[in-house]
Amino acid sequence: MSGNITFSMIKPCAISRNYTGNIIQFIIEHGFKIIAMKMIWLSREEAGKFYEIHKERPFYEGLVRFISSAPIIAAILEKENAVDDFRTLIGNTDPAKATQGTIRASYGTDIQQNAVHGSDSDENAQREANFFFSSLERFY
Ligand code: 3AN
Repeated sequence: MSGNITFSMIKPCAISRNYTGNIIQFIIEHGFKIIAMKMIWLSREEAGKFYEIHKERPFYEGLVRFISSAPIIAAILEKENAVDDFRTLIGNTDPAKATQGTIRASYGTDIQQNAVHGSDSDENAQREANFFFSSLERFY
């Protein structure tokens, strides 16, 4: 399955602004199949572990606080070329710089509260999917 899955998260900012339905519909309309999905409230520790690759970055503490502030929706998405295609669909990290019509341009607030996460490599997609989902929770 390598190359055909990516991991996504709908972040607390988008859920609290009631964009969940629009975002899921948009993802499906663009050819991604949802093979796993759940709503989950991460502890500070779990959020810190998920983002540990950013541990040295100045925004790490704030990011961990934000992601663990309320529930998120985690999902594994399947599509040919999933990682790159999903990165294109979500747009630039900073919603203000994201191409019009991308998820972050439409639903993001700022560079931290940017509505959705998308894996940046096949390796991270596998790691992130495994962080959230067991094999029993996946429906290929
Ligand atoms: P992306 O999510 O586009 O791959 P990364 O991996 O550089 O971007 O950053 C991971 C997450 O960290 C972003 N989704 C965003 O929520 C947050 N982030 C990135 N850069 C900043 C920043 N300069 N200030 C605050 N938060 C940031």
